[in-house]
Amino acid sequence: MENLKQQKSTGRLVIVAYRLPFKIIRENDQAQLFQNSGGLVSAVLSLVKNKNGPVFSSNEKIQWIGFSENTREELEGQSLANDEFQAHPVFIPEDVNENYYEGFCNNLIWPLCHYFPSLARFDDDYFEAYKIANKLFFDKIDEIIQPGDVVWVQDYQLMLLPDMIRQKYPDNKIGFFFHIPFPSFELFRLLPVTWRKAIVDGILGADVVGFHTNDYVEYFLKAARLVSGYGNKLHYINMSNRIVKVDSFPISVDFDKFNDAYDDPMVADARNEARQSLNQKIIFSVDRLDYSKGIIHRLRGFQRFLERYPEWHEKVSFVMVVVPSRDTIEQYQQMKSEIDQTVGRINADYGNIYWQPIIYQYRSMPYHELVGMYTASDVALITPVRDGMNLVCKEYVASRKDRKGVLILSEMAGAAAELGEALIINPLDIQDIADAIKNAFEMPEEEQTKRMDAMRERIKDYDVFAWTEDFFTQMTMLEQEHERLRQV
Ligand code: GDG
Repeated sequence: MENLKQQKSTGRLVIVAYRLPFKIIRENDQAQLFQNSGGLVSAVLSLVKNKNGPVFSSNEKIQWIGFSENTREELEGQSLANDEFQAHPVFIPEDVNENYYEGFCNNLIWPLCHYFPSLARFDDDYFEAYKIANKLFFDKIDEIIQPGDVVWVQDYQLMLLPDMIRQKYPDNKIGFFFHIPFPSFELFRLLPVTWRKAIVDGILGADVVGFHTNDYVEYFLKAARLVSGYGNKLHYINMSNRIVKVDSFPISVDFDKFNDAYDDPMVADARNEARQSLNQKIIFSVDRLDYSKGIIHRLRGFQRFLERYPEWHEKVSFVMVVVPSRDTIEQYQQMKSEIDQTVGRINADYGNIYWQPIIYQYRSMPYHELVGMYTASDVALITPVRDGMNLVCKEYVASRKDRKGVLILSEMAGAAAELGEALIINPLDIQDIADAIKNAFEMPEEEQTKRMDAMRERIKDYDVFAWTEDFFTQMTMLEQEHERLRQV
């Protein structure tokens, strides 16, 4: 292991993701980058600023290739860099982006991978646009890539890209990470044969292919075997001239950041304010508006809880935050109306002038308020009907420095594979949700702490920095394996 860590890459790190992690605003004829504080950004930064020494020994900035909402004209001639990143915007014509991003990615791959085949739309124009857009990302790579650069491609928007890079740059190291569930073969095979094959072969252009869980790995390996005839030995696929490693790397969160936030005065104020104003048991949930998040079933589960356990009336507040997303699309608007109506009905049926069972917000929250709610709540109710990983539950656990609180977690979230001390529920079974809420409220504090401690330890040990390091260690190991095979 020590040897591996000493083998730093000398090239640059090139991240390719659908979006750039910056908002670019042009002020006084100068472009300013406003960096998002998302998990992936801090994770990749950790590779060059790692406590145990950087994985990348190059002093150059991290190169980030991604779609920009700015126009080419706006960014012309601007240096798009800050101290750490050099941004390379990809411009995608609006009609192409519509069929590529809204179409192929969000109307087909997203529902299929989240087990909603009835919502999947199959359209030849979508796939054509997907190929064109992946090629636009490739063209940008082609402009900037240097020998020794390591390219890390992210997610389902860029599944054809690894092989495009491999064809022209056989010697560069390429990683690919898939952030959503890879579906079982019975769903994957719903794609037309040529699309399936293009996707599998596209992904297999990478040296290391990562998923969140072992199940997703197994499903992908089965697809590789049945679609393209590639067998594997212990997750290694031998592609005649090279080897691909397919493995699980459960993404995580910055444990210390959330743990330390507990004592941040703004977080403490938000926590105290929530506790004082609600002054009863608090259930909290936050998610983007999406059918995969199981919001309606969660509400029905809470309704069942109120119906079956009337002793809890006037003693509980369910704070449910839904973050606006894709709400220009009709299907999402309908979902939003259904949520609005369901919340209204439950509050009307069970509430009174002193008590409103559900406090519902359709907006995003600032970070200190989010962690304030994580740490004020007695229960986090996280019930996606399908979720690649789900970071909210890990953030909830990491932020509970007080070692209290109960996590109710859907068995359909990738995170359930790691967080067995949560109260695990079936998100479609509303009685299961209702009972879990009751059990959570009745759980003695010592048991809460015992469960929290176990989960916190696990997330602390494998935080987002360990995740990136793990991925890049596998790349290094593979390089050694290649070397060994070359010498045989
Ligand atoms: C994909 C996969 C996988 C949410 N609302 C607010 C807010 N958030 C932050 C949370 C969390 C993130 O957004 C959402 O986490 P997800 O896990 O759902 O991540 P996504 O990027 O949406 O989804 C998912 C993930 O990739 C990583 O691989 O886990 O399964 O679908 O960090 O804190 N943050 C603030 N206010 C909000 O209102 N500040």
